[in-house]
Order: sequence, then structure tokens, then C-alpha cells
Amino acid sequence: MDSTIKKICDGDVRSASRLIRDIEDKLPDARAKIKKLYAHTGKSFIIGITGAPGAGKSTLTDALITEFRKKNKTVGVLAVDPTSPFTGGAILGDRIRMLRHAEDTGVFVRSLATRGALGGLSQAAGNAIHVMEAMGKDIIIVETVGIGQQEIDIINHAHSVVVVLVPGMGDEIQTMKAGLMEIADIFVINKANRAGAKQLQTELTSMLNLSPKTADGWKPPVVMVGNAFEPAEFAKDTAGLAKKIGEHHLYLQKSGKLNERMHRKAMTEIRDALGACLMEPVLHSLMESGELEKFSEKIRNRKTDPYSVAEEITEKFFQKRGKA
Ligand SMILES: Nc1nc2c(ncn2[C@@H]2O[C@H](COP(=O)(O)OP(=O)(O)OP(=O)(O)O)[C@@H](O)[C@H]2O)c(=O)[nH]1
Ligand SMILES: [Mg+2]
Repeated sequence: MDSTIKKICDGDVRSASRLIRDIEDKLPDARAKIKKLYAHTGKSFIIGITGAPGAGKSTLTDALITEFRKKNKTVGVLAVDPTSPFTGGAILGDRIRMLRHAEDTGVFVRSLATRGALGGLSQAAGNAIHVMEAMGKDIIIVETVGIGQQEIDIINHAHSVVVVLVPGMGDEIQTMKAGLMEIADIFVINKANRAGAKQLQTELTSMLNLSPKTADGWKPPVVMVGNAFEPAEFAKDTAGLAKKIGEHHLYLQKSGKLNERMHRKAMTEIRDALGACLMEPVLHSLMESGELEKFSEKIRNRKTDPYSVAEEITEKFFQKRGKA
């Protein structure tokens, strides 16, 4: 076995961290390593946690780590921030909050931010998860900010999805808009000591009663989590959340839905990999040659249309490949 791969499979933190950094930097060698690593992945249970900025996702993640560690489960955490390339502060915050677990060798925490103009954050997140899987982490928590399409792509790498809402943030409307009803397996109403928590719970529950998911055998529970600064109450509530996540895992296994989730994950991985193999190199070379800008100008002036451009590019790309 490749020595780096062996080290990662043995749980070596430095090798794993280096590979995650290389993934983030899109080094070609990282892709080769992931290919070799892949056979050692697929055994972890992956939990996605998403919600608006500042909803309390990291605080919840920290509490969940405590719960899972009590059961002797090893935990990997990936904090993904697609909102801005300049999130040093927020990401540092994530790390600092998890420092409670920094000395614990059963916990591995890393973050990923947007790099470069061509995106691919979902792919990077998927690969960073693979690294943690190969390390043998029993549970991997992926925290992602926001509720847009990119976050949904990232969250598709998870088996169970927890959506965190906070009273008084207009979350109800946001939820509907972003299609989170479809993707959420468990809702958390966080900071539930705040005004409006009960109302949000009522609204959410009645919406869930109408959702087709409920008819499917799993009605996403709405878990109320109180003030994080009341440690005893918070620990009790987050233990309840960990329990619900466990129940959902069991439901996925028993109902055969886990297979559906694995399919969703595989599809996301194929699409991400195709993006990396086809889209990114094409866009990159068009950008470098200045052709992309010319195409854009022609489209703006209505000299052509996006489909004709895409066809021209496709033709050129495949001809090149054929001749190579
Ligand atoms: N009042 C109150 N504040 C909380 C609670 N939970 C978290 N916070 C605070 O809210 C802020 C954001 O919490 P985080 O856990 O970092 O939230 P997040 O969703 O991870 O934030 P981003 O990753 O930046 O989107 C921090 O200052 C927390 O201390 C809570 O239950 N009550
Ligand atoms: Mg956070």
C-alpha cells in the first residue's frame, strides 16, 4: 500500500491533514491519492448539519461530539463555509470552539473554505470526508453554513441531515424557499428559550404533517434545544438530539433507505468528479486563452447564444481529446 494511504488508514493526523489541504488546493496528486483511498471508505455514518450563519451549528456539533464520545465513537468534523473566501475568522472560531476536544485523539476537526474561481467545494468536501472515513472515524459531522444550492450539494454527502433553525430569523420562509423540507431528516429549533420558539415549532410541525416524507415512514422530528449557556439543560437537549440522530440511522438501515442515501451520495460524487474531469479543465483553458471572455461578449451582444457556445466548446474539446 502507498505509504501515505497506509498512514491515513492508521489514523495519522498529519498525513490526513496534509491530504485535506492538498484537496483544498486542488493539487493533482490529491486526486490520485483519493483514488487509492477510496476502497477504505464507506463505513462511517455521516451527519450533515446546516442552517443560517450563527444559528449555533458549531455549538451543537461540539455538544454532539461529547455525546458520541460517551459511546466511544470516534468522530470527524468538517466545517465547510461556502459563503466567502474570507472566512478566516469564522473558521478559526469553529476550531476554537471545538478545542474542548482538541486533546482527544478520537476527534479530528478540519475546515474547508472556498478557493479559486471555479467552485468545486462539494467535491472538496466529499473528498475530505473520504479522508476521515479512511482514518476510521465512526461518525463524521459536516457543518455547512447557509441554505443555497451549493450547501444542498455539500449536504448530499451526508446520510442524515439536521437543519438548525432559530426563532425570529424568518427561517420558516427560508426553509420553504430552499427546499429544505425535502432534505431535512431532523429539525432543531435552537436557542429555544427565545420568543417565537413555540410558534415556529407549531408551524413546522403542521408543515411536516403535510409533507410526503412523513408518509414515507419517517416524520422529521422537531427537537427543541435551549440556551447553550445553561449547561445542564443544554446537555440534556443535545443528548436528545443525539438520540434522534441514532434513531434516524436505525430507520435508514431497517427501511433500506440507507441504500437510497448511498445512491444520492454516489450520484453527487459522480457529478463532482465529472465536473473536475470535464468542466474545470475546459473552463480553465478557455479562461487562460481569453476565449471565455470573448464568448461572454458575443453572448452579451446577442451574436450567439449559450447553447451554441457550449456546442462549439464541446466539439473543440472532444476533437482535441481525440487527437491527443
Ligand atoms: N443565546 C444563545 N447564544 C448561542 C446559543 N448557541 C450558540 N450561541 C452563540 O451564537 C453564536 C454562534 O454560534 P455558533 O455555534 O458559532 O453558530 P454557527 O451556526 O456555527 O455559526 P457559523 O458557523 O458562523 O454560521 C456564538 O456566539 C454562540 O456562543 C444559544 O443557545 N443561546
Ligand atoms: Mg459554525
